Amino acid sequence: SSPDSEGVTPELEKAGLLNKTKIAEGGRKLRKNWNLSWVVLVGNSLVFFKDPKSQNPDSWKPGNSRPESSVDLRGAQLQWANDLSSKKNVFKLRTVTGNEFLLQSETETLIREWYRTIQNVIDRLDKE
Ligand code: I3P
Repeated sequence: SSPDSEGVTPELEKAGLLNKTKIAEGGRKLRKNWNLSWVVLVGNSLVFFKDPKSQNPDSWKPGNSRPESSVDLRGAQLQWANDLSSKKNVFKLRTVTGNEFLLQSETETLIREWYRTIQNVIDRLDKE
């Protein structure tokens, strides 16, 4: 069996580069500031890195690069949000604490994969 057969280390679901901006903090609207972010979906969290050196699948592991921020997906909501940006392929992620992020890619297939994978995690957490 693997060294982690008891599942102590959360499972890496997905990692990649997306454009990201936070648009609300605790329900309060923020000014947009789009940045390219290395995004890692691991366990119940979406973790954001801004350091380009973080762009490897192990960046989220303890002792590696420090994340810029991390989002708990339990109770979070996703929706397509092309009305909230002049950019295409945009969705909004809203956390239970009222933090809101827009995530975007120029590549439609890529953003659709992210949407589906994050929604799967949210659905799994809803059933727990
Ligand atoms: C914002 C910037 C953003 C844009 C936003 C502008 O201007 O151009 O890229 O969002 O539009 O206000 P500034 O740099 O002066 O803050 P999108 O790229 O998502 O359209 P918005 O105010 O309509 O959200």
